[in-house]
Amino acid sequence: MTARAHSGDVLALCGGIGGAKLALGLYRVLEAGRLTLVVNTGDDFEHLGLNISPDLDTVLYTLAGLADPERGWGRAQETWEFIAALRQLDGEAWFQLGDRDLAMHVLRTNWLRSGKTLTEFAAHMARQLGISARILPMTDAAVRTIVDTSEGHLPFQHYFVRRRCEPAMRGIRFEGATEARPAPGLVEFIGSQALRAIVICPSNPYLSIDPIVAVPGIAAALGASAAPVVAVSPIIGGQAVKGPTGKIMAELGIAASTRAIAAHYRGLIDGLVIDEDDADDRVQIGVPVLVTRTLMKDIADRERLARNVVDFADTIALQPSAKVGGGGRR
Ligand code: FO1
Repeated sequence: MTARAHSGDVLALCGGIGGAKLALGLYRVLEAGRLTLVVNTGDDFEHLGLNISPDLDTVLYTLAGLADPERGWGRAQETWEFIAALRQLDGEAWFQLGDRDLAMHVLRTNWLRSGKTLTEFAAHMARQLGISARILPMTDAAVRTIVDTSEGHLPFQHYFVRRRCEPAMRGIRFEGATEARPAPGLVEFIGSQALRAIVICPSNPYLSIDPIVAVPGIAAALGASAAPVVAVSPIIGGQAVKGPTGKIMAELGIAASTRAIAAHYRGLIDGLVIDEDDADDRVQIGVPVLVTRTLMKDIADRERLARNVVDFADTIALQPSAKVGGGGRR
């Protein structure tokens, strides 16, 4: 099958590196202009006077083919002169800002200071980098993920990068979420009859997807959407593929399993995609399940999973909705 074989609008919710992998797969298999990505901005912070939006940049760089393939964040062929000089001068060098990556943060900071929005910036950067997908931050408001830990309340990047997720997590809150509004046009788009599928990427549900859903109006729109909502579990064989998802689940008292992911998304999703290694869990999920290979090692894996997810959503679109409280397709 050739890339870009599917047609119809697809919305994907994503954050972090795992999410960006499937976002790229969707971008490559869908017709140009059919993909909208709504991206977590709970990880955003102000650092050294700059506005940093890590998840937005990960998506921009990944879709533009500029992302570093090993790290998953930042740019490939990066140099680190700025951070080395900063360290030498005893500046705050725990958050690695690459020389090329700095251009993005400086531009965004100037853009926001001039009164323009993050939504406008993301659209501008997508155009500038030749990306045909629509990339939306979840909101233009400042929503900040705060992690309640054994060392007190830590802003997300301080927990994640500075403290390397070492303090035990007790809870998570999304400061500013209740006053935030979804990015312009997002709720209308979720309600659009032209929408073929809504995909929740295999991002960390607690740190990357929950902040999106915490923005008032987004969960209700997803619940009422006529399009099937399909999540891809970030758990493979009872373990998180990468990153802190497994550690966080253990600290929150949740067993790392696809059943726990299904329970977390109950009421929001119409279907769950799980890995072959978790096939035995399928009977306990409670919504239609697709069992397939979900590990994305290379581009072919990403494209194959993207096709499977959209095909699965198409089969669900023909069935009655299992969303609790969702009445969109009933
Ligand atoms: N992650 C790290 O583990 N260490 C870093 O120093 C770091 C710097 C960084 C700079 C720009 C950027 O866009 C992302 C960066 N990340 C870094 C990744 C980021 O902290 C996380 O991947 C996301 O916030 C989690 O989704």
